[in-house]
Amino acid sequence: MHKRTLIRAAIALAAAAASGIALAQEAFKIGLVLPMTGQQATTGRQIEAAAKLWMAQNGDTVAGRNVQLIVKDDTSLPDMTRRLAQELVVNDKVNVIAGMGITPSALAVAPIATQSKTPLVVMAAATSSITEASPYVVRTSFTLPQASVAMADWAPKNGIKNVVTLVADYGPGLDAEKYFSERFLFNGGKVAEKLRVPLRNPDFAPFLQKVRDLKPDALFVFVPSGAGAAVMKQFGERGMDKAGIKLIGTGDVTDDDQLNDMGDVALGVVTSHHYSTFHPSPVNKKFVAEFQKANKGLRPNFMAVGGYDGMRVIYEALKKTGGKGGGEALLAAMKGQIFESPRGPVFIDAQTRDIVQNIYLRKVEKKDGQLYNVEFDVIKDVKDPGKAK
Ligand code: VNL
Repeated sequence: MHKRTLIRAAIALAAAAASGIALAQEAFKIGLVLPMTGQQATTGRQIEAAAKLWMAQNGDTVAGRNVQLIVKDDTSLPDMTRRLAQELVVNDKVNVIAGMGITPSALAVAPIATQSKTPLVVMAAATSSITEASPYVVRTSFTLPQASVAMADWAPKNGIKNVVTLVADYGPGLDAEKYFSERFLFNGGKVAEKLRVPLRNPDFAPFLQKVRDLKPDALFVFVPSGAGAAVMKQFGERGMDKAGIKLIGTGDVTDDDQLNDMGDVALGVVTSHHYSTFHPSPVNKKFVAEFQKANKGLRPNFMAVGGYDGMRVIYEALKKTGGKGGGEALLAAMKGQIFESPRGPVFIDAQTRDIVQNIYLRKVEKKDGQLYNVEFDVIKDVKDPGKAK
């Protein structure tokens, strides 16, 4: 070999090694935007704790890259979510945006993900259409149509023929109302009234009074995580249960974060959802034990699982790109992932970028003096029905 060729080869080698080192030294940044204060603070606290648990268990080096988590509090105001996401992309040059406590936040950030070609991992927000707002959205939470249809199939087989629906008046609530009602009618049920309560500072009292007067077999409820205890309390105080009105809903209302403090009024409430702290798998038992150990006994709820699985999806994607990252490559590596979550087996549908998962029917029971959502039936591998056009 000529001397010059040798030198050239040596220079090329050194340059390649240097760029490899540069990449290894450049941190891989995840911008986690969550409501850490305000009305949705429990959702932020759960997801942050779960993301940190994932990193404690799996380390902060992936394929030679140092992983950095940057947590920002959007106080659940979508304008703030948008501004923070913009700053994270432009100033911090994050490789992935994640979090999104409520639907309006996810929708506000979707255009930023598209323009900057940055994957947006939605860990909480659950309106069906979010994945359609940007081709860079990947979801690890759930959708309200996914959770609601199972309840509309269960209820009429269990003596519930006449229902009033009560939902938070925004994306996920409207999805829950629509998909529950349509399926319930199809199954021969009757929806006497559809009530909608504001997302911000809701007062459930006048709505519950109306339900009491209508006296349906059951009240179907969707309220976001964190609002369930207030509904349950007023349901009990108005003697609705004693008047023979059952409470049913998606599992957001018997949220594990609050369930244990809801008292006996919650006993026997049946809901449909994708995660229960009480899910009896070894993977979940380990997750719950380690989460509680790291967080003063706090129970992980369905938000925590969305955050934990979101971190897994990001870690696996980074691994698949050999530490290189890059928006398009990461996105491609997120699609089609299959794994066992604490909630059960799941996969990220490559076509829709939405999560496919089991939906469980659960009943609130007392176990060892504590209230839990105890699973008694399962519908396997449920795709978001909102996508079936
Ligand atoms: C949403 C859906 C938020 C379900 C939730 O809790 C929830 C949302 C904060 O899409 O905004 O339980």
